[in-house]
Amino acid sequence: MDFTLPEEIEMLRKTVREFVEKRLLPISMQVEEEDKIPDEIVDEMKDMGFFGLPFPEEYDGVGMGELGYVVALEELGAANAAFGNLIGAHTGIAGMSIYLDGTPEQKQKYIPPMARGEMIGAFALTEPNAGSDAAAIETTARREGDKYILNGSKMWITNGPIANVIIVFAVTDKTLGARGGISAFIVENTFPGYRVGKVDKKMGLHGSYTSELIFEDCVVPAENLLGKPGLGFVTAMKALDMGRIGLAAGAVGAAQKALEMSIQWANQRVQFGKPIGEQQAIQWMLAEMATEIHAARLMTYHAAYKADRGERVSREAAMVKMFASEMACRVVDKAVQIHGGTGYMAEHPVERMYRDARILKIYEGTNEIQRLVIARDLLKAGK
Ligand code: COS
Repeated sequence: MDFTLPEEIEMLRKTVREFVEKRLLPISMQVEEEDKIPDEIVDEMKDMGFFGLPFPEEYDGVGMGELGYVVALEELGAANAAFGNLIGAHTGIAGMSIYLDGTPEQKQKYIPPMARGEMIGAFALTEPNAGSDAAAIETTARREGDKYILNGSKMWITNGPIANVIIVFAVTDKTLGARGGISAFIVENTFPGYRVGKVDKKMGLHGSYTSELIFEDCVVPAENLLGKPGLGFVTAMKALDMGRIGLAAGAVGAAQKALEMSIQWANQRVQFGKPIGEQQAIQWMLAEMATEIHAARLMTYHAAYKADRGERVSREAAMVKMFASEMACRVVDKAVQIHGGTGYMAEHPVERMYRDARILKIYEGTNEIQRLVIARDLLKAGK
C-alpha cells in the first residue's frame, strides 16, 4: 500500500498552493467585502486550467482525474471559499454530469469550452418544493417534435447568475418519478424562455453567486437531452457522488488553514506571562483539530482514488461529505475559540471561515441525507 501521491499531482498541488498564496489569499478579504472575485483573477484561474482539472486532455482538461481535482480544491480551500465554490459547481457537478452521461457529441461540444472557462456551468436540481427530496421536482419538460419545452423554476443555484451552460433536471413522466420519470437537459443561457431570477443574499460564501433560475416555455433542442430519457435522476445522483468528494476536499483545505492560523496565534498570543500554546486547553484543541483533518483528508483521497478506478462511490462520498463538513465546522469553531475576541472580529479571516463552513453541512445534500444514503447502503449490503 502506497500513500504517495503521483508526482504530477504533487506538482499540481505546489502550483495551486503558490497561486493561492500569491494571488488568492491577499484578496480573500476584498472578495468578501465586494462580494465578487475580480475578473482578472477568474481569468488567471482559467489560464491555469482550474476549470477543467479532472477532464482528459482530449477535452482541453488537465487530465488530473478526481484525485488531482480534489488535491487542487483542497489547496483552494485555504483562501476565500468563493474560489472553490465557483469551480465545484462548474466542474464538479455541472461539467461532471456531461462527462459522465453525455453523448460523444455533447462532450465534444460542451466540455472543452467549459474546461477552458469560456462557458460557466451550473447544476440546477433544487426547487422550492424539492430540496432533500430531489425526486419531488416539479419542473416539467414536454417533447414537441425536435424540441423539449421546459417550465418551472430552480432555486439556490450556485453560479446561476453567471452560468452559460445549465444542467437542468425536469419531469418527463410524472408516473415514473425517480425511476424513469426525470430527464436531464443541457440548457444554454441564450435559449428562449430562460432567465435568471432573484439573486440570493447569504450568511457566507460571499463572492460566490447563487440565484433562482426560471424556465417559461424554455425551448431546448432534443439533442440537448443529457443521457437517456428518464434517467436524469441517476445522472444527478452520480454527479453528486463526485461533487460531494470535492466538497469534502474544500472542507479539508479550509480546516487546515484554520489550524495553521490557530497554531501561529497560539505561539504568538501571550497571556498569564506565556504563549497560550503552552496551555494544555489550547494544546488539546490543536491536537484534536489536526487529527480530524488528517482523517478527513485520507477519507477524501480514498474516495477520489476509488472514483478514478471507475468504482461506485456513493457510500464513501456520503461518508466523507458528512465527516469532512462536520469536521470543518468543529475545527473553525475551535479556531475562533483559540483566537478569542480577535477571531470574532470581521477583519479576521477565521470569522469569515466560520460563516463559510456552515453551508458545508447543508448543500450538495444535507448531512441528514448523507446519513440516509450510508444507512440504506449498509442495510442493503449487510456490512
Ligand atoms: N448512483 C447511481 N444511481 C443512483 C444513485 C447513485 N448515487 N442514487 C440513486 N440512484 C438511482 C437508483 O437506480 C435508484 O433506484 P434503485 O434503488 O431501485 O436502484 C433510483 O436512483 C432512485 O433512488 P432512491 O430510491 O435512493 O431515491 P429517493 O427518492 O429515495 O432519494 C436521495 C434519494 C434522498 C438520496 C436523493 O433524493 C438525494 O440525494 N437528495 C439530496 C439532493 C441533493 O443533494 N441536493 C443538493 C442540491 S444539488 S447541489
